[in-house]
Amino acid sequence: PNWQTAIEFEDITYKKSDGVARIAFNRPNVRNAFRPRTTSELYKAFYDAQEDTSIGVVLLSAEGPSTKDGKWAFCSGGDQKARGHQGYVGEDGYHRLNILEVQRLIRFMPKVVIAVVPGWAVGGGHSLHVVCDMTLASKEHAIFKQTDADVTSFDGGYGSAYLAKMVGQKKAREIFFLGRNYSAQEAFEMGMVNAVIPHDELEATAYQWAQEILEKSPTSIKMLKFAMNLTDDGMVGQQVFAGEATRLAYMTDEAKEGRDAFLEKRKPNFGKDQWIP
Ligand code: 1HA
Repeated sequence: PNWQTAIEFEDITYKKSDGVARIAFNRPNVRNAFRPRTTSELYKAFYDAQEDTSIGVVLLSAEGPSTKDGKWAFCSGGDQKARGHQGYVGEDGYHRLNILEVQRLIRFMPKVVIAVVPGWAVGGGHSLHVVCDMTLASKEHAIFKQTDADVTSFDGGYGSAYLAKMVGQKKAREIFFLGRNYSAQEAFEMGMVNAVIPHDELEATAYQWAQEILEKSPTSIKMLKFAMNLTDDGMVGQQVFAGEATRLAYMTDEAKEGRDAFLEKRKPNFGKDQWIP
């Protein structure tokens, strides 16, 4: 890859190379916990990747290791030092839970998002890997853990209910109710990790997966992602999928006739034999 910095941020790094965007947590000394600044930077980077028509795959990864103890982390969730009594407090003094906005962007963007997990994926960091389309994990260093019930938090959306669809009800309840550590291999066997990769090859493998995806039809990938989301996302899932169906309909001669007739103030002529079975 030929990574070029796309936007400079403080709490994350954001680079692009050949159709791939790489967004990485960059607070390794606190296990990549997110504070409000981190989430707003993530939101901006994901939005930029969504809008960039050259980008088809986003890797959500993490810089590291910690300069304090050499340990790796993907993300340890909300920064408990920034936690106020209503949420996580930003420089503007507001209390927010805006990691959920980042989750929605990942979920609804028409591109593939791959979580690249080099170390700890904990609490809200675990939920982020869950909401990504796929997860690749470091064989030696990835550890998956749900601490929400230790710190009086609960991701009652994708982090838990969607996780249960992924690993099954019993396992999801175990993950949240006991909060144990799970290795990359255990997470793989549960069905929440796509592949266990030797640590030194993790980033290169993620980039390789991205390049394979980039050879596919963008429309197919987008429609498949939204189709697989649809049944779990209720009316919003239908809205997102239907929006893309509308776009495809707009591309037909029929749609052109409908638009032209309106603009020319005449009755549309859709043809007599267009009720195709
Ligand atoms: O659930 C939600 C939400 C739900 C709905 C809506 C919005 C949500 C938003 C957020 C969240 C959450 O994320 S709640 C869960 C919050 N996170 C945690 O409870 C995890 C806390 N961290 C740990 O359990 C451990 O640090 C660890 C299992 C990730 C790693 O353990 P380890 O390897 O023993 O390291 P440790 O020594 O504990 O941590 C290294 C340094 O990183 C420590 O700082 P130091 O003593 O060197 O000054 C530690 O304080 C810091 N650190 C780690 N995690 C966090 C953290 N500092 C602040 N916040 C953290 N989350």
